[in-house]
Amino acid sequence: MRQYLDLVRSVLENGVKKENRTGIDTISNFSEFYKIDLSEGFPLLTTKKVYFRSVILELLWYLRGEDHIRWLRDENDCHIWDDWADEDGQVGPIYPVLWRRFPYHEEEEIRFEGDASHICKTVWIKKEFDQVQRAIDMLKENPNSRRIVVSAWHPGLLKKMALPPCHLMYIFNVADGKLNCHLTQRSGDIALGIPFNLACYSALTMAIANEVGLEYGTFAHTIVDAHIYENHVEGLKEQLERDPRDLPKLNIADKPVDELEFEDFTLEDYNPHPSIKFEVAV
Ligand code: UFP
Repeated sequence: MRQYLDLVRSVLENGVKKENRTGIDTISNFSEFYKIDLSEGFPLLTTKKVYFRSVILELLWYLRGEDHIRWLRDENDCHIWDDWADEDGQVGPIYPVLWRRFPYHEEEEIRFEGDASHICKTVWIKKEFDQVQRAIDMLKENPNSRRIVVSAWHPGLLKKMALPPCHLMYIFNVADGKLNCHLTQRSGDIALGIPFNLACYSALTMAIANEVGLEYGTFAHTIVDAHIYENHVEGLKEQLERDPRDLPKLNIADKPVDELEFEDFTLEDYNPHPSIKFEVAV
């Protein structure tokens, strides 16, 4: 995929050295952007092997709305989130909770019937909001809306999160019968995180397009702090030497998003170059 290799080159050429909380310095470039046409194939990198199973399991886990990783770690033997969870698997209110059960309060007036008079009291009721379902409903009912936003940024809950959301907001947009998705990411690890993130949201966009009856459009991605950890530079330079191959095809079973299981996603013709080992900066 040309866009990814251009992104790597841009950060290496234009980035500046930055210290950060992990202790491993980065080369960082402010505000990178690229677009991918999802009708041309599924954007799983071909210049190194990306673990398709983990991409899809992570997406299905986000859609489950849980505040722990037990389904991923214990039932599916997928360990991509282990570093951020405690022994019990708790990760706090991160993507799954924020996508499907975004917590908020609503004011309600309660009326107590008394002998002499009515007493009214205003109370704050704790509620949960399913942003993904709202997005699907809006795509069906009002696809021209410019308000089809899912946000995972909740300032009041940041201290309860294992990791403040990196990919924090996505917006669906319909044009010419096609479903487009724009993802805003505050912080992107180009070698390790970004290949997963772009494949995950592309699969989500395709699954939602199927459910709402739209064609596959564009996945667009803004990465605000786009960085390469110094110990990833060698591996990425090796990757830049490799010729991209044809993109694979992703088939998704014709089911509502909430009924999808791992077996409903099948990848065809994925012939990547070998994987490249990159250490995670936790
Ligand atoms: N990171 C990603 N994508 C993800 C994810 C994490 O690139 O989906 F969960 C990287 C970005 C950054 C680090 O290198 O993890 C998070 O650190 P910070 O919170 O300091 O930005």
